[in-house]
Amino acid sequence: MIEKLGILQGDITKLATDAIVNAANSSLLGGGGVDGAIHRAAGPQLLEECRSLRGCNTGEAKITKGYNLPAKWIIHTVGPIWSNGRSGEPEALRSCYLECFKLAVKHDIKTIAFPAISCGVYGFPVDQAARIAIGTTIEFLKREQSLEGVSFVCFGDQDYETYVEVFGELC
Ligand code: AR6
Repeated sequence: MIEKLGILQGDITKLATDAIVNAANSSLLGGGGVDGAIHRAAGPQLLEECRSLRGCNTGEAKITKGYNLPAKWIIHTVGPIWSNGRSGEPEALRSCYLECFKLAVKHDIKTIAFPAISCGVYGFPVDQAARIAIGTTIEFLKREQSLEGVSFVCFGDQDYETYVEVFGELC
């Protein structure tokens, strides 16, 4: 099961997994960070499809095609904005991962890559987010066999090191 997990460093838009996950905002109409990078790389048709989705609540997820990306699908999820950690942020982040997995199973997605949802502009502490990301994924893979590979894609060196450390603790 652990062999299905990978931690990578780089630009998620370059990955040829079946699906990549977007750390979006509730409008689903684009933004900065990884969201901006995904919209730029996928092309303008993505925004058109996103408009038809009518937004997405925090902790939920919606799926679109990948357009010009190597990935066939994009799963857009809205992470929580960190305030103090006692306002439901951990539960909402966990829900993001679970809702993405639900959509993955429904669309017969075998390989999926996640960015560090909420760890940029939304301010979630990376070590806590990594624990939720990896912990929720392990739990899910134990009960659902259809997913063949889950990658966590870290952009910066520090995030990558944190994920590797947490992975070592949990696996
Ligand atoms: N590939 C992988 N990871 C990336 C990339 C990339 N190309 N670019 C940035 N990251 P953020 P959030 C990392 O801010 O915190 C947007 O404006 C980045 O280093 O993109 O969930 C949305 O529209 C960080 O670790 O997402 C929302 O308004 C991680 O991706 C808001 O930001 C997430 O950072 C969402 O904030």
